[in-house]
This record gives sequence, C-alpha cells and structure tokens, in this order.
Amino acid sequence: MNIGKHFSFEGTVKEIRPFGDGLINDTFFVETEGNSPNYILQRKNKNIFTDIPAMMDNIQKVTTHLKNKIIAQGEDPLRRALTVTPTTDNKLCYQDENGDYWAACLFIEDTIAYQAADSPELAFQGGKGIGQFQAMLADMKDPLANILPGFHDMRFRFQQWDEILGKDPVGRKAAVAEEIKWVEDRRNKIMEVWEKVESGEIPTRVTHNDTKINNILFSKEGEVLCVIDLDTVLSSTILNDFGDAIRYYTNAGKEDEKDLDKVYVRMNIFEGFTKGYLSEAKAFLSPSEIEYLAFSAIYITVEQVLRFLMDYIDGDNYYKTQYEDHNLVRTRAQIKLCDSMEENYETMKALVEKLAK
Ligand code: ADP
Ligand code: GN1
Ligand code: MG
Repeated sequence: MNIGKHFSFEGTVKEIRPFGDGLINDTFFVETEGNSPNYILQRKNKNIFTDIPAMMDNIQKVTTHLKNKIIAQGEDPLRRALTVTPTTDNKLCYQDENGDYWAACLFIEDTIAYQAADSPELAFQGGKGIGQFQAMLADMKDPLANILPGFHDMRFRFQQWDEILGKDPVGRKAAVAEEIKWVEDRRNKIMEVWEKVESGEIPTRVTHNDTKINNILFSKEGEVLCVIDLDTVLSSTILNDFGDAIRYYTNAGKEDEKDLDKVYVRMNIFEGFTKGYLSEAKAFLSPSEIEYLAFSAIYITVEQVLRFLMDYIDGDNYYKTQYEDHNLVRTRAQIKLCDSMEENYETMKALVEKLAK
C-alpha cells in the first residue's frame, strides 16, 4: 500500500494490513522493521465525516489537552492518550487522488481492545476510563468544531427517520411494521428527555460519543489505559457516553446476535461499569445528569434501534454490513436488549442513586 509513504513514520514500513472490526472507517496496522514504533492507519469514512480536516483538528486539540493532564499526573502520554502521526508535509491527514482522507496514529503496544466485557472488574475499568476521560476534558476551553451535526440529537434523528420512512426507497418498510411501531411507542418519552438537553437543564460538555468497549485499550493486567476512536469527540451530553457504554458492555449477546435468547442486560456488569464511572465522574456531574443516567441506557439503545432500522429501510448506506439483513438483525437484537433494560430500569435507577452518594 502506497499511502504509508505520505506519513512521517519512523523506520521502514514492512507491511500494512487490515485491522480491527469497526463499522465506520477502514483500519490498517502498519508494521515497521526492527524497534521502530508501529502505527494505525485509517481511511476515514468521508460519507459520514464531511469535514475530515476539522475532525482531525478536534482530535489534535483533545489529545493535546489530555496529554498535558497525563504528564502533570506523572504518567506516560504516549500510552495514556492517542498520538496523531502527521503527514510528511506536517498535516493531520492526507487526501489521496480519489478524494479519500487518511490519518495515522501511534499503535499502542501490549494492549487489548476487548469485544465484550466479561467481568464486572473489566466493566469497572471501562467505566473508570470514560469517567477519567470526561474529567480530564471538563476544563477544556478551546471550542470543538461540530463535525457531526445532529449526531446524538434525537430531534434530528426523528426528522431523518420521518423522511426515510416517507420515501421507503427500497420497499423494505412494510415488512418491518412491528419494529417501526416499537420505535414510535417510545418517541414521546425520548423527546421529553432530549428537550431537557435542548433547554440546558441537562448540560453539554466535551464527550466521546462512541464508548463501546473496543474503543478503549486495556493493559494486559486488565487496567484501563487509553480511550481511542476519537472521531466523534464533540460537545454533547455525558448521558450519551454513559448510555452507549451500558448498551454495549451489559449486553450478554453480540450487537448483531441472531439468537435473541442470548441478548439481555447483565446487571452485575451494569453495576461494575457504573461504579467505575461514578468513582471518577460524581465529582463533576450535576444532579440533572445523575437523575437521567439510568434512563440514558434506554435512550441511547432506542436511538441505536432507530439508526440500524433507518439504515435498513434506506438500503444499507451507513453501516458496513456483512449480509443482506444484517441491519435488521442488529435492530432486533437492540430491541431485545432495550426491552430487558426497561424491565430492569427501577433496579438500574436505584443502583445509580446509591453509587452517586
Ligand atoms: P473505527 O472507527 O472503525 O471503529 P477504531 O479507531 O476504533 O476504528 O479502530 C479499530 C480498532 O483498531 C480498535 O478497536 C482497536 O482494536 C485498534 N486500534 C485503533 N487505534 C489503536 C491504537 N492507537 N493502538 C492500538 N490499537 C488501536
Ligand atoms: C459506529 O465506529 P464504530 O464502529 O466504533 C458508530 C456508532 C454506533 C456503532 C454501533 C460515527 O461505531 O455511533 O453506535 O457503530 N459510529 C458512527 O456499533 O456512526
Ligand atoms: Mg471503533
């Protein structure tokens, strides 16, 4: 692959090969010879990120802020935060002849990106990682560009939904009437909470917005090291970070599990993540944020159902899919997960109240 020569990699590149299983970007591992560092190289998804240079500026601002904090704490800024590797002409990304944007960062060695949280201890570490990440960014003054307008904005999502359902471009709508009704039954409640963000009752802060477990690197000893995949760092509500993590960590099955009996909320994992998160975050959270923390898991899972189902109805233009009905399988698994969250809501709420004291 020729793209490597445009980046200021140390040493000689031996091989560049596909890596990881994100749903948005194309990720490659850059292996260098000898003791030189290895790298991650990504073709950023230009259909989703319409201003990739602005996105990279955001990432640079955030990682610079994080690194200053990490150095002040006496820790290693190259392991505890992402390090963007510039191009040979010192830009944060390279645009190729097809118009695609590429960006690179240091590969953080001896780490694990888990695909699932299989113990409350690991969930605790993940929660601590997200709490620390938000805490370190809480005093960031430099404003971030809004590179994904409407990303977790439910007013915008329902507008998109109404539009795509109105068009039904590939004729899939009739067969998913039951799933559509499931979303519609929740619209008012979700909008009621979103309005509190719009009115400022629930504040906005610098947040990650894609807190699934494989966007955190853990040490081999099981401690959280570094939050990665910073493409979606934005000014938003922390409820999105907490809720999305709970959606992902607590699920006993996979995000695209076909056997729905395997999909439900694991309350011990909920407790582990929430304990870790609040151990860092309760110092800066407002009462309104704490009040809606448990509901945010339901909120974000409804949003995820809507996004997978809307993409299915739209003909699979957004998420990478591996087979024809993949987005529908994802939709059904997320519905099952959300049903289980709704059943456990009172317990979740009581646990948050206890742990936030
Ligand atoms: P996507 O946006 O497609 O999800 P990510 O940035 O999350 O892409 O990268 C995909 C995977 O690559 C991660 O889940 C992780 O396993 C690995 N990865 C990404 N960046 C690094 C890094 N700096 N060091 C080590 N592994 C990384
Ligand atoms: C995408 O990039 P990745 O795979 O970590 C998506 C998230 C979804 C998630 C569902 C920019 O995350 O919002 O929740 O898939 N990212 C973007 O797995 O849309
Ligand atoms: Mg990712």
